[in-house]
Amino acid sequence: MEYNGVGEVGNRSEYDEGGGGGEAGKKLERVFDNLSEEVRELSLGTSGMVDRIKGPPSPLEFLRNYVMPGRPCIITDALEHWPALRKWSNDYLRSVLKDQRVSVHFTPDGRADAIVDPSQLLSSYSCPTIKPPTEHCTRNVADKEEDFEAGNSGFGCLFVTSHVEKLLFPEALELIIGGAVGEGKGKRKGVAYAQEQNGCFLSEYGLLANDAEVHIPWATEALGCMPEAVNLWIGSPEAVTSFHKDHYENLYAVVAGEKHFTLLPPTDVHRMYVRNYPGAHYVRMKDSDKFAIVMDDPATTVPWVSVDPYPADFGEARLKHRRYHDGPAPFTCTVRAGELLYLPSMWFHHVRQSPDREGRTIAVNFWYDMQFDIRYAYFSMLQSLIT
Ligand SMILES: O=C(O)CCC(=O)C(=O)O
Repeated sequence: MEYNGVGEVGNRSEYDEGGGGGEAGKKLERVFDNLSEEVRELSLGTSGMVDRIKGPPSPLEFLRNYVMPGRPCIITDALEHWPALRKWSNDYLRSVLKDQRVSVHFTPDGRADAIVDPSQLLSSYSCPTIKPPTEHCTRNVADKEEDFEAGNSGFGCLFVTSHVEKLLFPEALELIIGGAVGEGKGKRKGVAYAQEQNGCFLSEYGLLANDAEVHIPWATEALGCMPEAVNLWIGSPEAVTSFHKDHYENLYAVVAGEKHFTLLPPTDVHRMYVRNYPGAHYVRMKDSDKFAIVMDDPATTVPWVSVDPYPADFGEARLKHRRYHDGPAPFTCTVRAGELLYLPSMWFHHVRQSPDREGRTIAVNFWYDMQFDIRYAYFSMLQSLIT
């Protein structure tokens, strides 16, 4: 997940004026709309479906049909040789990892690394206090006029990361699954998600490495390098990953349960309302099951997608993020246990999950370095045109 803590709070561009009537902004909006349509017509398809292919592709096929054009695909039976698919019951995981401490990410509502309106959170959870309530909590760049007209909900939003605790695996699993069933300890302590993104599969979960693979051989050959990081994800339906993009080629393998991806290509960046938000993080309050939101110190500013593709109030969301909700439908797909998603670098992705019978969703993903080539330069140019 990419958040580089740079950028200037309060920026808006001529492009944004398109919503408000500026001629130059309107023209730019048409140019961007044509680009997203043309990319669909020429390369990605207009159905919003992600290709499903059977069996591991050859490195050449994978490179030619998916990596070079930057098209996602699901490979349906690429993991059959992984013992993990048969072995990773909760009992097995508890016994192999009984003495292992793992990083667990907690949030009050299941949304880590997400845009939070603290006033909404206060009323829904009656828990967080903002420390310190500084100037960061005043207007920021999500406060375009149209946002205000739509009911002020961009006002004072923050980018908030999770509270992380290192717990023995059996306790961690209890808390994650507790979130899924809505009872017991997990519920009281907030939503728990094992989603450490620093190559944790080979460190914290190294005892499981022989049950899967440390790379995907045909992808390694096509991409010409070993993965930069291999991560393990164990979550419940309450844990949702907000829209973002990464500078990695992502091979995402689901081992248990299902993952639901909502995807947009990099050429739709103008529909994502990327804004700079003051950075903050949750901290569990002492002797309490509640969280405080603490501003990052030193202060950070994080450019992040403002769009929630599944908002509680679609009417309000459409007013705020018209270009997203009224434009071409996103690509959506469900990746089931035993399947592998290729998610090209720079694609925006939002991720939800459904559990298996044991109450968890488990995935292992492989981040391979992307090529910083001419395509990257074009996308950077697009982004700079709208910010
Ligand atoms: O599985 C998830 O919740 C998020 C996955 C993701 O964002 C990624 O692999 O880059």
